[in-house]
Amino acid sequence: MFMCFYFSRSDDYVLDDKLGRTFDGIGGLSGGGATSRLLVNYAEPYRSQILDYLFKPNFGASLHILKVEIGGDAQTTDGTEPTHMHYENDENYFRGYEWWLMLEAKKRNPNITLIGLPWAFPGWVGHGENWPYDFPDITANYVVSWITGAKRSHGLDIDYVGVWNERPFDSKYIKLLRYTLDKNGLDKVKIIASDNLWEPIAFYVLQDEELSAAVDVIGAHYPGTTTIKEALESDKTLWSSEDYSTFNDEVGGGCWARILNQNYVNGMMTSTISWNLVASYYENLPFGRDGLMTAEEPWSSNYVVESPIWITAHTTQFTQPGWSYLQTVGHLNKGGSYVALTDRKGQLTVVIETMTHDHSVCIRPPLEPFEVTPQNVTFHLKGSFASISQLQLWKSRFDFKTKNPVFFQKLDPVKISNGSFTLNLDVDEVYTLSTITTAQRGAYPDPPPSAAFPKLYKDDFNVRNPPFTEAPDFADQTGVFEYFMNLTDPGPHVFTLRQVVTQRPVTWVADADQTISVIGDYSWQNITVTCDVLIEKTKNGAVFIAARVDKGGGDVRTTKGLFFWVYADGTYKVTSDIQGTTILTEGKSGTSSDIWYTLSLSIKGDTATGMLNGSLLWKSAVVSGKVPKNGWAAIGTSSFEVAQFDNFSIEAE
Ligand code: 147
Ligand code: CA
Repeated sequence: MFMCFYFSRSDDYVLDDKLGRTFDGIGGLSGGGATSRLLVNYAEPYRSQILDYLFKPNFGASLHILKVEIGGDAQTTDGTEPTHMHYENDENYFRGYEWWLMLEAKKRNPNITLIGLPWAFPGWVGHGENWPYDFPDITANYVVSWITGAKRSHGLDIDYVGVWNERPFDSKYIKLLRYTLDKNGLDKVKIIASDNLWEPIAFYVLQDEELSAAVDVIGAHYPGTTTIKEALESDKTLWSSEDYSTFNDEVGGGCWARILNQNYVNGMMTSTISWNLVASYYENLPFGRDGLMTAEEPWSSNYVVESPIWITAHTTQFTQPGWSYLQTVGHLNKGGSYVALTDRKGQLTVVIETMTHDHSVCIRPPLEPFEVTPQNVTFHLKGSFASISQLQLWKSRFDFKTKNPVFFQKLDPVKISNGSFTLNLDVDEVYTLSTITTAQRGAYPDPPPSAAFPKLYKDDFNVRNPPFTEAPDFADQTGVFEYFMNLTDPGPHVFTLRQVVTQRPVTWVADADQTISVIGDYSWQNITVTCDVLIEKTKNGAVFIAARVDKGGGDVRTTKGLFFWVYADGTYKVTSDIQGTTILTEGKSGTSSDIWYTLSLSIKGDTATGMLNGSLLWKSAVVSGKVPKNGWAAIGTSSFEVAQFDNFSIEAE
């Protein structure tokens, strides 16, 4: 008798017609916040190439879903995104870049699913309270306006809308949102709740029939591939409505491969959405490079198609929303997992991943230890799949050992003999086997090489019909800075940049009490920043220009740097913090509101000088130990007040 079990034998898995849940697609999230900020400033053809890698079917990530932030004028991780209603009587569906992004996605994939979710709301929605549910009718109308505006102004049909990202929900509000949608003819728009944890929303849905009727999808964030029994009992569609948020190196790609499969295998989730879609924000802001790919250098046009793009392709190019998972999905005996999906008309796709623990850790939640070892697997095709004679085979091999990875490689199709096929799986691999024959590994010539932000930079904001409301490369961290036209200006300042948020928003994190927009290279030390400024707030109004600004994102309140402020009351000060409390020097400037001034700030080593209209105003404040060694340039205001900026320029050493 042969001692077969001493040899490497194969484990058996059966694929038959028994159906599981309906697949809803793989998505990317732009926003939460300002994560696509720098993408819009890429020159063609590079910008279109990036969009193709993300959205074009049979090319790259070929995403099924685009989820965007409904801007609320507040800081939502990597910047602020503008609302469509800065003020109660204001409506504008052309601000920011999410409309443009949705249109570009639809252009490439007309079937792409669109989702909107607010992180923050303009202040008037909360009537001065930092809470959006005191006047739920106002909030519901505000959100529904965004959806009707998407249709009216852009022809965009929003498919799903959420409640309040990772913040408390209110059952009464969700029901009212459902009612308001229906009343506006938007009964097809589905509601996701609550973009937080499984609980308490799953408990509430189980106990409240009316709420259950209003909620279509229970969306959890960073579920670690698992769900809870109440979510399953609710019979609702379950999604990982935000996931990933991991540095997009190969461990990031491994994280993504593991959760794309196991979110269904372990947690019955039928959609997974990556935060974020594309890392298009300054890398020194929070969660740098946590996108499916990287496009953070519009000034050089360099971008990087990272491994998560190709890991996404392993699922997206071989499935569509509306397909069904098979019931036979699961873990492999020696570690890793497999899922199988069908269009219920004969097509079959199997995705296998064998990611090891250390090569698939995501940012959160912590990952329990597990083992993965090489293994042979045999899949037996039964029922209607028994007649399949061959399957296309695509493979990715991370290869952490020799650092010679191969992503999304087409291999010879696998012949099915006697209704089965066998694969030898190594660790840290991803395979797709499919009847679908349309998949392609899209490619463009390499983009230009990476380069630093230009040391000489100027913007006069003289654009009559700007393609976007925000000027290139300014990354608003509190407040919103928009192109502005002064119709009555005699000449020099017709076209400017204006900070327009006049009331503290219903915030998502702790926005500063000042407004600030950063720009440039985080490593800059010795630098001159010059800008024309117009204080518009007559009483206590003030503006600043700054250098060596060290923070943005949720930490914006504690930003340090060198800040040169001028006030409408005729004074100036120089501080090392955005709050204006650590004063390095101060005095009289003679400045007032409604008059343009040219401010200039130079810092070299430990000394700094400030100029007003070309004359020295202050000199040689000792900045050592008080001001950061390096950071961005910035402009801003001392409160939520309108103010204008023009002829901005930087000279960095
Ligand atoms: C999420 C946000 O929804 C995103 O906008 C972005 O900030 C992302 C960055 O990772 O994180 O918020 C979370 C913040 C903290 C946790 C989970 C989600 N957490 O600590 O579990
Ligand atoms: Ca101008």
